[in-house]
Amino acid sequence: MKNYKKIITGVFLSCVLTFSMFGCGKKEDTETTEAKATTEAAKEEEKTEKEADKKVETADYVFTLKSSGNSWENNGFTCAQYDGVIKNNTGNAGSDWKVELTVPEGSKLESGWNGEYDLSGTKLTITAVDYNQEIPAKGEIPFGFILDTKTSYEPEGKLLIGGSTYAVNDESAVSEKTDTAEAEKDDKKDSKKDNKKVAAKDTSGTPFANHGKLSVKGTDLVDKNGELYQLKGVSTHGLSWFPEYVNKQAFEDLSAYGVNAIRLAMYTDEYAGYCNGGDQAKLKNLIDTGVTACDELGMYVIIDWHILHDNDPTIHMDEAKVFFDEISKKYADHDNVIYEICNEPNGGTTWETVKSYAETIIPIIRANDKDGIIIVGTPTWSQDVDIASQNPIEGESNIMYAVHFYASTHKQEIRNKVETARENGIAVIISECSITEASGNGSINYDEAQKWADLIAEDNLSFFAWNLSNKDEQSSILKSSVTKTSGFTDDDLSETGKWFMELCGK
Ligand code: IDC
Repeated sequence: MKNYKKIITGVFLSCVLTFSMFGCGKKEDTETTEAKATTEAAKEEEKTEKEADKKVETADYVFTLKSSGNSWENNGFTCAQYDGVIKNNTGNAGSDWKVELTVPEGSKLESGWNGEYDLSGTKLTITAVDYNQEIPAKGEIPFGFILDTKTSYEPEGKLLIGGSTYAVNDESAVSEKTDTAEAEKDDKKDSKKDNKKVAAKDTSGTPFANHGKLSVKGTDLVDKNGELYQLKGVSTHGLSWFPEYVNKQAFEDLSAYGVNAIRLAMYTDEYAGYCNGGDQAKLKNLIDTGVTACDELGMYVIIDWHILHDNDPTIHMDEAKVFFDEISKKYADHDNVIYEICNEPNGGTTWETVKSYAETIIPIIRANDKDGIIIVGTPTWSQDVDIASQNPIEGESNIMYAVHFYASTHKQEIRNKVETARENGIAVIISECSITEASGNGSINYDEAQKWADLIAEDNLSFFAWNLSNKDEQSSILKSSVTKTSGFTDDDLSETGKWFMELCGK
């Protein structure tokens, strides 16, 4: 593995040297190298350079793996989350991918997602799972893991696919730009479709019928009568991954447990995300199905622009502008609709950047919907509400700031941030949470979960449990053996599901 790294570094360095000495013209490059090719060693060098050149032009796959910035200390180990992406630049779907990494001696794998993980000694191997066997043409797949190490770790390793290998974070590989113009054209076409303006159904006895339009008063969420109100919600998993759970009966089943709100999580950049080759019309139809079901059930509903590995919301600013203009027009008269404009900024994205994004998107929504609640994500996976509270968005009403927790990972330190934010006068909402580890998997920490429940009760915080699916991971509120998509009973709930339904308990 070390040798491999050396070769790659060598290729990279000689490429950089050639470029800086002779400029980027490939012709001079070849001529100069040919003139030099008098010894076997020089010939070898030329071959390597040509290969590197070819790679720059045609890198079929680009494999990145970065520390997400989320790390903590535990029993002498540094535990850190790493996010990987394999991008397919070819016009054909790729399959049978495999990642081989070298990790420090004595490392422990806490959890991994979107792949099969095998750690043996210093070798960590990751292979595809059912649903990501194939990497779509011009598409990409994400995966990630939490690794505990005793020494610092910089990702080292390679991707194997289609008989070739690609070094991790190879800076000489160029990824193709995606053309957003077509997507925007589709968007515009779609926005011309009939704008259904159905007011939320006012059936006596439903949450909406009783509490009506919500608003923010100081640090609190209040109902139409100005009384404190608490959203007790469940978030869908990604709409592209688990569309089948967006159905009225499923939401009604949850409402029987006291759930009064649903969050529709639409990934922007993960698998088949809205800005990543996802079927935009289909995703918007799913949102419409979800909103209509909530209208009919008198439930509140969040439309969530679920950024994640696109860690900075300004990356998809153009798409966000078009999307929020369109949906705020469409749902302006639905007083149960809440907009969440960026799930979890991360990867070092600052509050200043998020704030500037929010200051662009909020007026777009306000032009159509003058007072719907808007949730703004905060840096570090929506943990830094304290930082946001030092420099909040000015001159806008009905703004809430997102804090997210996964109780096995996020503890008193994050609860303190909530308290600081509230002391500084902003309204905080837990628009996503679970009682598992931050990976959405791993063990449940009931003690910490209880501490969060206490804070939720004390501060009357609204919360949304991640996630409504039967995916085989601890945070899913259904057991993985449950295949039905509605008609849920107590027996169908996972341990996490039971805990949350009790918290919602009527
Ligand atoms: C996780 C899902 C997992 C999926 C992954 C994609 O549980 O099935 O493969 O995303 O990257 C968040 C995110 C949320 C994550 C969740 C658990 O908002 O999208 O879902 N999480 O990792 N923030 C903290 C934890």
